[in-house]
Amino acid sequence: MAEYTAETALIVVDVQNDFADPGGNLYVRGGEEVVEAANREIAKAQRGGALVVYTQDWHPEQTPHFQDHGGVWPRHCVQGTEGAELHPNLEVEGPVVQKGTEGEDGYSGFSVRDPETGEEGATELDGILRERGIDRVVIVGLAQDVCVHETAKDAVGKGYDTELLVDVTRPVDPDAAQERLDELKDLGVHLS
Ligand code: VGL
Ligand code: ZN
Repeated sequence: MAEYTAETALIVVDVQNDFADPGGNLYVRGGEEVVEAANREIAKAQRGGALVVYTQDWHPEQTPHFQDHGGVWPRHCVQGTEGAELHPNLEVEGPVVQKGTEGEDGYSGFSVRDPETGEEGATELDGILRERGIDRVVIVGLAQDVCVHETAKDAVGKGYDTELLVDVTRPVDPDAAQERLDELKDLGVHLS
């Protein structure tokens, strides 16, 4: 059970229509259930004085992240489309960090990666957290085995005390989910 103080940030990963809505372009099964669960956690975080920060997958029309340009994913979260909007029922009260904006993969909320050159870059998330003296993060959102996974991995790698609320996530690939969680546990991520 996550406890919140002013030194903690709740990171709400990619709770966007394309992932959370059953009609979305890259719907993650059970994604809509994450919206209400995330809202409860957001309220708790706010009561504890924690920062709530959101990530948003935000791709250009053409990117090697998509199948039709050599990537692995169907078209999703294209900038300015409804699918890219945060879910309409999600309580949004904090900064929104966009990723993948220049065509990079951008799985983690902290970093982006060019799928062709492998070149890595940073988002503004780490700066937002450091500026507020945050040393602990709690992570929820979509998808558990993709962007939540990469965000948790980066967070623990950057030295944040990192907790993942497994019930407030859903995986794209349920068969691989446990292995992915074990990987995080081995890295020192607290799973609850
Ligand atoms: C995601 C696949 C492609 C995610 C983003 O938010 O988990 N998954 N882009
Ligand atoms: Zn994406």
